Amino acid sequence: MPADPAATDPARSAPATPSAPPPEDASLGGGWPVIDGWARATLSPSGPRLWQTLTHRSACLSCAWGTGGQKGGFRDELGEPLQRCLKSVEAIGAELQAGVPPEVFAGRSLSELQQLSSAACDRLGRLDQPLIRRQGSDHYTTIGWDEVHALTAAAFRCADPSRLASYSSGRSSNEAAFLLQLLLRALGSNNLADCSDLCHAPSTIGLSRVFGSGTSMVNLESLQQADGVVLVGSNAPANHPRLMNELIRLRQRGGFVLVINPVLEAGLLKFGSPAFPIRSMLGGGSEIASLFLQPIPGSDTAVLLGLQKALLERGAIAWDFVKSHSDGWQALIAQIESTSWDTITSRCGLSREELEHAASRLAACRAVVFAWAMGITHHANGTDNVQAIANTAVLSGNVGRPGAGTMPIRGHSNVQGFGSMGVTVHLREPMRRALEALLGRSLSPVPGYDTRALIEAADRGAVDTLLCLGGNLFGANPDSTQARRALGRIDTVIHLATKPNTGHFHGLGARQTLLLPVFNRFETPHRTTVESGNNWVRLNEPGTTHLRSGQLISEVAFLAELAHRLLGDDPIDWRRLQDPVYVRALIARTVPGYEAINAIDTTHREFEVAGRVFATPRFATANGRAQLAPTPLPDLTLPDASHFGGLATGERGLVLSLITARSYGQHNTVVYKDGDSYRGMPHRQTILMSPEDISSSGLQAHQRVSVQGDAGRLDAIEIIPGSIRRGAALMFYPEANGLMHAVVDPASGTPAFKRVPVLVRG
Ligand SMILES: Nc1nc2c(c(=O)[nH]1)N[C@H]1C(S)=C(S)[C@@H](COP(=O)(O)OP(=O)(O)OC[C@H]3O[C@@H](n4cnc5c(=O)[nH]c(N)nc54)[C@H](O)[C@@H]3O)O[C@H]1N2
Ligand SMILES: Nc1nc2c(c(=O)[nH]1)N[C@H]1C(S)=C(S)[C@@H](COP(=O)(O)OP(=O)(O)OC[C@H]3O[C@@H](n4cnc5c(=O)[nH]c(N)nc54)[C@H](O)[C@@H]3O)O[C@H]1N2
Ligand code: SF4
Ligand SMILES: [Mo]
Repeated sequence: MPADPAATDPARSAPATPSAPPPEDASLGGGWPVIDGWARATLSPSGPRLWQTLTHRSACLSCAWGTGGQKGGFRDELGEPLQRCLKSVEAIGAELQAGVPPEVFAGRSLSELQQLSSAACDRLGRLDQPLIRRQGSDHYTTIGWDEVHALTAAAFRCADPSRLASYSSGRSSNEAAFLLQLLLRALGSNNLADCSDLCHAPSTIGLSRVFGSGTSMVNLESLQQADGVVLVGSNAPANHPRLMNELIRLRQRGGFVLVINPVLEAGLLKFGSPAFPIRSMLGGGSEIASLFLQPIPGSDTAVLLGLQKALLERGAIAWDFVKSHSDGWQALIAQIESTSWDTITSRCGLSREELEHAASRLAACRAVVFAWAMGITHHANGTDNVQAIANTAVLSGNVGRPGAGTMPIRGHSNVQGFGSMGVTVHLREPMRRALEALLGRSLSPVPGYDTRALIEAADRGAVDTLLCLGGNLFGANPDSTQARRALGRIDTVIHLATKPNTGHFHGLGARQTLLLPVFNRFETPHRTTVESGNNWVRLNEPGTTHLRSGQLISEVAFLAELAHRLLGDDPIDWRRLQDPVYVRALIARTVPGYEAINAIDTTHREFEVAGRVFATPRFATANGRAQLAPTPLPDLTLPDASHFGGLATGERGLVLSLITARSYGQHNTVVYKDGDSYRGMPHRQTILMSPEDISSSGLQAHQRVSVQGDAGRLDAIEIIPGSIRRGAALMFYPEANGLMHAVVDPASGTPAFKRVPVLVRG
């Protein structure tokens, strides 16, 4: 029997409460724990330095929503105040730690350091000395910069360009990112793997296919003109807290928020934002979702096709718009018409009534922004998911005008800048031509390795030298056993990092591993820039570090020195690239939309990347029209228990589709806080399951079970009952990464981190 849509409408019915209530108010995201967190952090011994950093004119380190910069630490691009969240404080707090005490590396063997959890690695402190681990040694030892430069140059020189690679994470600056790719490409390698390969690559590819541009087409102002938001596969209350302010405002002006998520995330129902202290905090939180749909994980193309079908049947397709501004709609309409409601509802687990109700609410909106994050991209059909969102936006006439459009919610604070700077294996033609003109030679035609291809290549012994500009390549990848083995087959691994992480202890090169300390964004002694997920380029002022006796280096200085040693002044004076103003001049010449960066040192004027925000329905495709195409529905059949070796006699259990996601208190592979009170998960060795699955399989709440995946098993995991769709479960990454082999989306190479078949047994 189809469910009553009211059953999932939090405005009309209370959400299911987890049976073990957490200590804090789990029905509210944000709220008092946030105020408490601010108070603790700012009253701590590093409090004064923390405040100084918060008010420093540089962008927030943490997420790509983007806050701070020239308008001041607490302001967004429109100059609105109070736009810093606790996540930002957490990130700064970790950067303000003292240097790692020398006795840690001198006294502890690598085997001991490998026992440390992700949180314990981070708590060792800041890296402040260059370190090396040589073949056969069980220790990292200190090394001087002269030797570092000589060794890294030698490691790059002796490798065939196809055996050189880099990996990067999106916290470094545009200038460092630009230099990184310029160096690799000048040497003849396109092996520029990046964390975005594990993240929003399906968004970039899917949006490029449809609109010819791979980023958000709305800006903050436009979002403020919307009266509808569809938020799919995002836990924004934890991962992009200031986006919640926009949703609160939208609800306050009578707008509609449709949330699509298999987990009834507390903060998506109600969120207490310190930016609205009276109404939002004291009033018990502001309502976020107007309507909450809880589909089967991985079924979003079916959900979106259902919304499209309901729009078609109620005559709510924006036909004039579609016919004037898109191609390919005929095939898409044919797919919508030929796919039955039975197929759609059985695939996504939602009722026709729910989908029709949601479509009718959307059709009543004047301007809708479609936003999404990892719940959409982390699937074997991630790119199809993104295209299905884009199709829905076009069919409903919600693109190419103010207040409407598609908005991928990006991850790392400068991950989008890395893509713009050309750190990608999908370099766009205009930038390729500009780089070739700059370098006076053709770039290598050999396709580069993305992150998964890099791991596979390293595993077969095809990589000699790897430079990691930040990140945790080991911890972020699926199949930790393979990741460790693959990195161990690379001759030289060079990590540039601010703080130690598990990857520095498990991702060891065969001959040598260098661990080199760098300044973070607010310490770098020269100006840098970053780009937010909404295409806003921020300028970071120079800073200083508290690590006064440390030997930190700026990433730009390191890369320019390496490039100079390798290439001298052929065809540009690489040492001149020590000067970030010159790097910005080269960026202005080669990166489409970045012309305004040339003047930024004199004007200090931050800017929106040109050509990205579409306020009119003329897109960046060859003919200016959106390119629609059908999106196939995925086969979501799960293997049965025998696939995992079956259950032993007397054992109980079931096969579930596991979502691996972030807890409230972590930033990617860096864990700050053990538990997640919003989901009622008191520590990290937990699995969130629906109460129905627990009882039907004969397991018990809080029982310790084993979770068996294709690649590995985790034991002593506590079952936590919670508001998650039946058939699905949730565990925290990176601990869960040992469970799965990589199943990737063929279009983007991004792993299906949100749909990992596992057997839960106990
Ligand atoms: N505090 C903090 N902020 C961060 C980060 C962090 O680790 N900590 N990381 C940064 C980075 S790099 C990124 S990419 C972003 C990540 O931001 P998010 O994408 O919000 O992070 P995840 O924890 O991966 O959560 C994804 C959400 O998708 C839902 N989901 C899972 N499967 C499906 C599905 O099949 N369909 C739908 N519709 N939903 C699904 C999950 O229930 C969850 O709510 O955050 C950035 N900001
Ligand atoms: N199972 C599972 N796996 C996932 C995900 C998931 O949801 N589930 N999410 C995926 C996603 S979306 C992402 S983006 C990746 C994240 O993968 P990565 O980006 O590779 O990992 P992080 O944990 O963000 O990297 C943190 C490290 O960066 C370094 N760092 C911090 N700031 C700086 C800086 O300014 N400069 C330099 N040089 N280094 C710095 C610090 O040493 C810190 O330890 O993980 C992916 N893996
Ligand atoms: S929402 Fe993101 S960018 Fe804004 S303050 Fe919080 S972590 Fe920083
Ligand atoms: Mo990410």
